[in-house]
Amino acid sequence: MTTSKAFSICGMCTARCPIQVDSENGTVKRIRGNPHVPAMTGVCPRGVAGTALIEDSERPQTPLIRTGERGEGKWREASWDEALDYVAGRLTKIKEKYGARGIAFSDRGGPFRDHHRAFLRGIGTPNYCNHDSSCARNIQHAAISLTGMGRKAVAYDLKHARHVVLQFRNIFEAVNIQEVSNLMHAMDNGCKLTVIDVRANISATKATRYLQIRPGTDYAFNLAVIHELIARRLYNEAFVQAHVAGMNKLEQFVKPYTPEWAEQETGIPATQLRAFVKELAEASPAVIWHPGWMAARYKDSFYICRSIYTINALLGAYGAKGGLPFVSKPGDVGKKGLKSFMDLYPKPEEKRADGVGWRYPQFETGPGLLHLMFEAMETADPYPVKGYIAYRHDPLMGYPDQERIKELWSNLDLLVSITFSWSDTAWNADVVLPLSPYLERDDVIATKNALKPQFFVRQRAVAPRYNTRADWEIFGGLARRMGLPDLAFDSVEDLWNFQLEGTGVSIGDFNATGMVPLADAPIYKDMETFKFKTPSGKIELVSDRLESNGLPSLKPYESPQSPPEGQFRLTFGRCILHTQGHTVNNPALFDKMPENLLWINRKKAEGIGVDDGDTVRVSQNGHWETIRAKVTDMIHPEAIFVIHGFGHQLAAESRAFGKGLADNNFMSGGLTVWDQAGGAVAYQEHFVKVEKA
Ligand SMILES: Nc1nc2c(c(=O)[nH]1)N[C@H]1C(S)=C(S)[C@@H](COP(=O)(O)OP(=O)(O)OC[C@H]3O[C@@H](n4cnc5c(=O)[nH]c(N)nc54)[C@H](O)[C@@H]3O)O[C@H]1N2
Ligand SMILES: Nc1nc2c(c(=O)[nH]1)N[C@H]1C(S)=C(S)[C@@H](COP(=O)(O)OP(=O)(O)OC[C@H]3O[C@@H](n4cnc5c(=O)[nH]c(N)nc54)[C@H](O)[C@@H]3O)O[C@H]1N2
Ligand code: SF4
Ligand SMILES: [Mo]
Repeated sequence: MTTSKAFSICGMCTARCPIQVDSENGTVKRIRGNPHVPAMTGVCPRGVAGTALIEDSERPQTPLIRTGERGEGKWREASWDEALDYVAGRLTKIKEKYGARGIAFSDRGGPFRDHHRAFLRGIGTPNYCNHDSSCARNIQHAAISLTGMGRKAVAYDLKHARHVVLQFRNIFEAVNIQEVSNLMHAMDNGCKLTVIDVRANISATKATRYLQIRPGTDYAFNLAVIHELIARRLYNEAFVQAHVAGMNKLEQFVKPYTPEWAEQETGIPATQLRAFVKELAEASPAVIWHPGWMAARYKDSFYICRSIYTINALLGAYGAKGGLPFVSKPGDVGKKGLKSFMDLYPKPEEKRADGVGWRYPQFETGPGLLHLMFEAMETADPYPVKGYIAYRHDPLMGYPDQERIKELWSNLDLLVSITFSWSDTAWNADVVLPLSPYLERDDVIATKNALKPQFFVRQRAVAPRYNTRADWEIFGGLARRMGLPDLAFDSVEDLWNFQLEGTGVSIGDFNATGMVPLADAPIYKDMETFKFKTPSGKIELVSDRLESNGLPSLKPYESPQSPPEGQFRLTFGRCILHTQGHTVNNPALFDKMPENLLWINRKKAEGIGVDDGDTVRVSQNGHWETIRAKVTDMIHPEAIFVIHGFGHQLAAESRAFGKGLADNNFMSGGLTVWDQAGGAVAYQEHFVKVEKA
């Protein structure tokens, strides 16, 4: 019997927990948290289900080229050479006819992007996108607008926190193992937890204080918190003096937003708000008001995120132990970073097809706004976009209005999906390039900027079971065919050696723990000398960049519309057993949770004659689906809630087929409903009707 051990990175969700994988005779026997990583106390149920993913025979097993119409599900199997020749040939044709800018690409962001982003640069297109306009773009833009730095410039120092606030952030279900362990450790030591949510999620059940809020009114609550902090001089004056500009304007602005005023909007009693703010101030600066993760919810979500960062600033949490300390990059600790594939090619100078950076100068150009890229596919404004590669991405489920997106995509000459599972997008593609699941592949070495920065690597634990390939092999294969030989490597060791050149680190250095730390201990940057990356070096409550683009820095509150009689605001989120849409057909996870339920407030349910467990009919604009009801007192009467990712309709997924409801099908016209200041789609600006089926 041969046994082996590999250090890898879990690929079942974007938390990317470090894991150790033990195998016997080429079969994975055990997946556990990497024992060398502090607080990596275990893996979640999805992490365990990595083995079921490998064993799943209902995933794409070999390259496929479409023979029928798009979405018809008629394919022919192809060899890798044939499939890569086909894709490279079509991309080259598009490049010849429309220029390289006629090719767009989207991925799911993350630390493993350097190689494929280099491929895009190499072919010369500026049209790289990630998924973030469907996720955290508002947070990113809010962070930049205040501090000049992105949202990941700070860490959440949960382990040392004394009060953590979760507002549309469900940390005990949308988990990251290390974060959860650290927060539990802190709570054992007396850290308070406040949850502000439209429903009592699992995090709320562990909270010191749960505040049920009327959906769409978070900004009102936060403005009143700021009002209270300032009116009672509960903020950290020394920090504000040293690091915050624009306090006078803020003070004037929040004057009318009293706790009593907010109570009318949010339903949260002013007495509760006052008691909460007092506790927060007592715990500061070891306070984390989490800016959220999935914040693509409302048309004012950008301003909600700005208000959250503002509160953190008023409490002096920036830079503080137990607050939001700044992460270090390799260069900050005197180390050389990985050699970058992207640096091999110049940055394309062409303007982006989605308008980001020129039509919308307020937004960060890097990953653009994918929903606007889709529009350009139809309008050909500013130029035609004819090729699209969706890599590790399922926009047909992840963006609103699937039929509209298909219409926009009908203008494409080539649509490629690179994926390890079936998805609506893969099913509608011209070519499916099957990726090896994470346990079956090596990835490029990645950098983690952190209090203690490090390099880390995903090593393959077992050989691919089917005819699938790793990302670096797929993009290397395309690169070789498109005249970019520098991106094609014969072995992963060659690729890693390229990255490590000049760093003083060698591949062998990863053997002991799967990572190479670049500092001896966590580093808390000195706030005495710290400068934010704004023109003044301070947190700017009034931003020139916003104002010069016609956007207010301090935006007056607008009360959201209440749902019409008989209708509800559709809200959604995560559960511990599934990741978005891509685990519902996983055999092990499907067994544990085959369908989603519709949370509905008890009084509202009684009003329409619905009991717990009844099947209800949810409808909007002529579209309807059915789902079983979970009748509960624990959700706001204006909202209904479902776990996202269900309601699959693909013949290739026998388990998931037809189970549960797809929230994304109830956002009619939703591609055009987005936050103009933050850039993200506003997914929760939609109402649905609920009746007994
Ligand atoms: N209605 C509604 N829409 C939403 C959301 C919601 O809650 N409700 N959530 C939003 C959020 S927060 C996000 S992040 C997006 C998520 O949207 P997506 O990123 O599209 O969702 P996933 O299901 O994670 O992944 C999509 C595809 O990538 C494949 N995949 C997963 N991991 C890998 C990998 O490591 N490599 C490769 N090549 N492929 C992989 C999966 O097989 C799957 O087919 O959706 C957003 N859209
Ligand atoms: N288990 C698991 N973990 C995951 C994922 C997964 O699919 N499964 N996906 C990963 C991804 S891509 C992301 S983006 C993160 C998402 O992480 P989170 O954003 O923390 O998770 P969600 O469940 O989408 O949303 C959090 C909460 O927002 C609440 N909410 C909805 N509307 C409102 C509102 O108007 N006001 C307030 N205050 N609350 C509201 C929901 O009830 C929910 O409890 O999770 C990541 N981790
Ligand atoms: S939270 Fe679970 S699924 Fe996500 S990376 Fe960690 S172990 Fe894997
Ligand atoms: Mo996300």
